[in-house]
Amino acid sequence: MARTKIALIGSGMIGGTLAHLAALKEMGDVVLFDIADGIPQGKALDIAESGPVEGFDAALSGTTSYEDIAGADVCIVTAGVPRKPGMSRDDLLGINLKVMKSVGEGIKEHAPDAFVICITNPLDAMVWALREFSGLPHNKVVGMAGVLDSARFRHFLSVEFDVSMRDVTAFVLGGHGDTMVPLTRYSTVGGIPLPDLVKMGWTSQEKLDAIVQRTRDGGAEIVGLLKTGSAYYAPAASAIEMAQAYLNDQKRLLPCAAYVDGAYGLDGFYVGVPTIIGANGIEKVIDIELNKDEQAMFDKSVDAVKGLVEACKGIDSSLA
Ligand code: A3D
Repeated sequence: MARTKIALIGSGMIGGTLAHLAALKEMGDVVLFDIADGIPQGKALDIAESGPVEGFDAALSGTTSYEDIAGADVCIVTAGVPRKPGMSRDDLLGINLKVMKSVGEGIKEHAPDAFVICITNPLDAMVWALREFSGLPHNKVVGMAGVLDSARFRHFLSVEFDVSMRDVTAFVLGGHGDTMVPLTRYSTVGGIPLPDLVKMGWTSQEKLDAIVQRTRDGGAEIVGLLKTGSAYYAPAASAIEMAQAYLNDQKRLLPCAAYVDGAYGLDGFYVGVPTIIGANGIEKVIDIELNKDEQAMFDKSVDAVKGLVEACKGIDSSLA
């Protein structure tokens, strides 16, 4: 049986980290693609040379030719430009939309059967555009944001409660931006919902509100510290979790930017929702009940994403 093939479109900070993680976890053979000749080849060789030390069997290669992604089972897309301090994710729209066009066409021609995970920002609009340009089925094209946003929320909560992060679950829905919706009611420590923990006096509402806000600003906090780019370790780990759910048919329940048609009152729209990922890609969108406040936050988030999608249509007439 041939080994699984993982194509990484974009070999920058996240792309390189993805390649390293995929090799360490022996997920399959890895092809790094980039337009910057030398970067994908150099990173592939460097990681391959760590193989004898780490003891993994995975072939790594770097390329600037889409032909080399042929037959990929999974494509993870990070091609484009990241944020610099002072920039919002939305500032990247015009430049990264053009990148999505070439990437979508490359995947359409050479890896049409792949499960495609988009990470490029602004995420919800870019995953929509990538799906349009690639023409792949909606269940096979998904955006990574909710796993990362939820991981940040879980990390902050585990520090606040001084418990293992394995015992903290959290849900963040909506668009990957300032309007994302961390759902405290559906987030738990050892199965106890966060509002109950406030009632029990384990934390205060003020502290919880501050954690929610820090989660919303999680990306900007890292950008502010790094100054030269955006987060890459946690984003890469999050996309790897989604790829594993698909490749191993795990039926994981993960929040992702998925195509929502019917649920949440939406008709054909990409936004962060809880999904089940298995061998058929996005197998189900879970339509959880939102209370009035949560629904209002979700609607605001959806409106923000809709604005970005309309902006994409204004820039590229083939999307209109
Ligand atoms: P970076 O290290 O700059 O890597 C991007 C790579 O894309 C570079 O190596 C470029 O040469 C390459 N590239 C540019 N244009 C093309 C093209 N047309 N075809 C192929 N490759 C191309 O950035 P990064 O890895 O830090 O971040 C990548 C993207 O992920 C950015 O858009 C970030 O904003 C985004 N990001 C998203 C999240 C989410 O949670 C959704 C988190 C962090 C970063």
